[in-house]
Amino acid sequence: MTSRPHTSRHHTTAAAESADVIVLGAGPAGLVVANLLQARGIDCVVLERATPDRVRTRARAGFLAANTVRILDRHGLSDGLHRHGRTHSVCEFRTDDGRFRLDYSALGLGERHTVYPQQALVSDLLTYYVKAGGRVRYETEALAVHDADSDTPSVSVRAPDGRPGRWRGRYVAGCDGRHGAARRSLPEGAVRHYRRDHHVTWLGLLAEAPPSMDAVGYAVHARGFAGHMARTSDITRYYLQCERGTPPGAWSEDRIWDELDLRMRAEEYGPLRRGRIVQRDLVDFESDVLEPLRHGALFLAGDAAGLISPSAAKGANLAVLEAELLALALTDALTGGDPTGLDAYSARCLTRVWPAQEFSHWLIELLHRSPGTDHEAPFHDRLRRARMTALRTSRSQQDWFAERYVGV
Ligand code: RFL
Repeated sequence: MTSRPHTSRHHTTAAAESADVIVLGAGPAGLVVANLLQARGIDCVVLERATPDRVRTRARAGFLAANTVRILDRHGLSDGLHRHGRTHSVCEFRTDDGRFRLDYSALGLGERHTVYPQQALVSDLLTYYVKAGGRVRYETEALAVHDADSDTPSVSVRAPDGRPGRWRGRYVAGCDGRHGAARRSLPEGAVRHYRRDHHVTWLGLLAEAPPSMDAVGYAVHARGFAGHMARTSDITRYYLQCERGTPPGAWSEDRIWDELDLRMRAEEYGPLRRGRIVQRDLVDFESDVLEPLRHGALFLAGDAAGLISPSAAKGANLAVLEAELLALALTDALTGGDPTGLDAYSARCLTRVWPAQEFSHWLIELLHRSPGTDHEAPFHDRLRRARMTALRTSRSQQDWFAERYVGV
């Protein structure tokens, strides 16, 4: 697609509306793209399937890497996270061989996480965007991206009243997640999928309970992994590895807490502070990276570009990083007619995506009961213990871990 100087073209006819950049999805990726474009005077719109209330309350990620915070700082999008987020830098591993802690701010690059719930970040990003005059269409589901390989792409939508509609634009930012319209609209053979099923499933739990430890807790247990991650002073995320296909409601609250106690070895290391379980999600660990992250005028960012399992807490961080690259490249193309950023977008993102996938894969293998056959499981279990011992005892291994754990 050739780039032309930016002109603003709003039309509000019932038949078709338009924006230079049509952003699909109001998650972290879409809202960072939209904020950066809006701040640079680029005509854009965000089309979001859900209601405003749903968008502002959907709990998912919480651990933001230092680089993510720097990006948000750079663009004035970080007041909320500095006011309400908490820095975090210690993780604790609990295994049959005892427990050990790593203060990763004293290792590797010396960086920390900021713990700030994803729904709070999304809510802040929406507030900034709307204050700056940005347009969002809620309850507007993108159905398909059309003519992405032309100068006149468009997006067909189902409007809030259920009627079909269409948005015309010059570029489409596909930030609508792994099941969104952007991925679905890629023609056969336009991109290659690199997929892996890690054969691990987590029951992700949100508990109305204060954190029980001052660290991220990773418990490796013969019954499966258990995890503890603070979110706020009175909300904690817990994870339990479970059989694939387990209905999220299958376990009673008592059973969940008993299982967490057992796997986190509460008897030995101290009790967990119990509370009401307010959210349960089943997460099958899958990776699915697309190459390239572009088809003509359609660009993919966030989970739409590449799915990464949540074990290493990278998804939202990659989403923000890709969104910045995409917004700046779109701005160059639309204001200066310079397409080089868009041409380099996919390759620049993928150099960040693959190291994150590699670390995430390494961590999955460190933390989980072997998904291999019974015959192979004991061998994998020994490898896992050797890996854990290296992490406990080797400073260079700890530096390597810290750099990848908190970096993107
Ligand atoms: P999102 O957040 O899924 O937002 C996509 C938006 O698109 C909308 N949408 C549509 N809109 C219009 N038309 C359509 N056809 C549409 N289809 C979908 C959706 O309603 C939604 O508003 O994608 P985005 O922006 O790419 O952001 C990705 C992150 O949300 C994701 O990677 C992280 O949540 C992953 N993740 C974590 N990442 C981290 O960096 N740190 C963490 O600590 C962390 N913890 C987690 C996680 C993901 C989890 N789950 C539930 C998978 C913990 C969990 C349990």
